[in-house]
Amino acid sequence: MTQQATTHIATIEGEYNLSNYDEIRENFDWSDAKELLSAAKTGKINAAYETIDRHVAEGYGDKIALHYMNEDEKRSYTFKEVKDQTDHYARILKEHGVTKGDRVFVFLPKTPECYIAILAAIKVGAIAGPLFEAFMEEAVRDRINDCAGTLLITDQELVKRVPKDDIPSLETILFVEDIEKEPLQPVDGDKYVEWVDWEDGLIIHYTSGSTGKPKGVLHAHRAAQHHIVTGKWVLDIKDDDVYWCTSHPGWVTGSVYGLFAPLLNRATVVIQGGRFSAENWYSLIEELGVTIWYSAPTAFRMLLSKGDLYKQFDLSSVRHVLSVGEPLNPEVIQWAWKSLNVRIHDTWWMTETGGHLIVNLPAEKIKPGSMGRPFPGVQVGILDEEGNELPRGEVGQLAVRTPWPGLMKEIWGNKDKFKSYFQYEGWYISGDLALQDEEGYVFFQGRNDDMINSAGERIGPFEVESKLIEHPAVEEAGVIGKPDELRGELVKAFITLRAGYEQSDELLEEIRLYVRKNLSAHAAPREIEVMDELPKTKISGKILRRQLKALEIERNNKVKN
Ligand code: 6R9
Repeated sequence: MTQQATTHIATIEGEYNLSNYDEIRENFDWSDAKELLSAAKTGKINAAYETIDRHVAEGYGDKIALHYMNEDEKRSYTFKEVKDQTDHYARILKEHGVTKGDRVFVFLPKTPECYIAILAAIKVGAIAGPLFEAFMEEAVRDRINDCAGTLLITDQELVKRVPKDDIPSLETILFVEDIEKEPLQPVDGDKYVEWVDWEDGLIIHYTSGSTGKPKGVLHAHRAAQHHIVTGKWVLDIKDDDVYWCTSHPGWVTGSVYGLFAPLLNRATVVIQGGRFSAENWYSLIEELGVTIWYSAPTAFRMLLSKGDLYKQFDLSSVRHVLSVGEPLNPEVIQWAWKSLNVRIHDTWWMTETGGHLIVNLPAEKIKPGSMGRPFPGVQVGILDEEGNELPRGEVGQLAVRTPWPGLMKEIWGNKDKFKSYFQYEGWYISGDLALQDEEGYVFFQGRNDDMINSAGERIGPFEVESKLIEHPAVEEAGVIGKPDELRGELVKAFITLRAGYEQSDELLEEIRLYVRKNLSAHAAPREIEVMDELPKTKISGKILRRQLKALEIERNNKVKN
């Protein structure tokens, strides 16, 4: 593979110089990904070594690896400093008896220490278990218990949410405050690196499925191949990039694309502490000169609703923007294009897939409303209920040909759950519904269980939501099927209003008619309810349609009783 030339992009849907991309599409092979790692030459494997130490060994020790920004704090670390720090943490982990395969949990806010602790656990051959900083006691307990974590790295504040007595496997709790106090003993070379197999455990991410308990998705060191190659081609990382992924490493996006992929590609990574604020975000981009920015639709929608605020900042450093986690509404793409002068590149993948599978490569045509095309080497299928491939243009189950390097290794302690993803020979089933057009672009329709069936018509919530937020009064929308005796389900929308709009019957009717006129009569919501806030997953900000539906069903039952 050759390094891609910088391509000027004139419009969202216009013509580009695609030559390099055609080349990747035609010639790509997953073994090319392996070649990017030093393990391909040395046969010695450790993803943390590849992420940090390798760059020091190759002479890039003085390059900035991490910039940390919080309200009143700013710190930076070179690759050499991150290597020293991970060695320091690794030494302490070893002193506490951590060995290969142990589950080492990290419960810290978004700080350099969090990233360093995760890398150190991986360095010594343990399986890292990053926990989202907003988790409360029960969430912390269930996760560590599920895979019998033995050691936890946390701080004096978050430890208050660790119910030690309920976690019998937990032998040791280490505090970053103490680790930071111990004198650093820099070592040359790979003294603390545990060389492992490609199949050995790397990281475990807990993801809550549609029912009950979160499941532990275990990834192997082989995933580093997927991370490095998608970092190169999808994130488009070059040597002088300042890269900012806004997620916490407790969500797979924050570990794979906030930590591994950019650092494997030797980018300078931005870590931003504190909560979301449009002002802080824009000013961070300006101050650090962020060039690549990866975030989620919720965040982009919040920025959009702040209107012209962006005009007060110089955002001209940004050259590449990506989104993940939820459907990216065309309205948001258009807004970013017209106001921020950037194209937002959607990417689709899941905790279980370990890396990008469907993407908008930087210089390819974007079709607003579509997640993009399969990454080179990935084959997507749209399947019917029997597992047969449907023709282009039809909606069905979004599936992917197995295997690929990032694919999960197992669901911790749950073989049946693991098998349920592979019920059709040779396919991974995502649980999402989608269609693929003639050019290969994939259009998300909803989670299989979010699909609405109204009077025999199948309606995908995403399309209705996107139409709703085109209306100037609507900030965000969550659309569900409300049980209805006549139609089976009727389309119901929950919305939040943008600042300056007051709820009134006229306004809601106007919004309804807007969808009716611009989308279709059968998809226009029969009911619209205004909320102050939509319920969302804490960690990745996904709109919880299931919760909205549960609310409706509960209300319905109350009326009946
Ligand atoms: C990385 C991540 C996975 C589910 C996935 C799908 C939804 C992710 C999306 C998207 C529409 C996109 N999802 N990316 N929906 N467009 N670009 O999000 O992992 O938290 O495990 O969620 O998220 O429904 O099945 P995870």
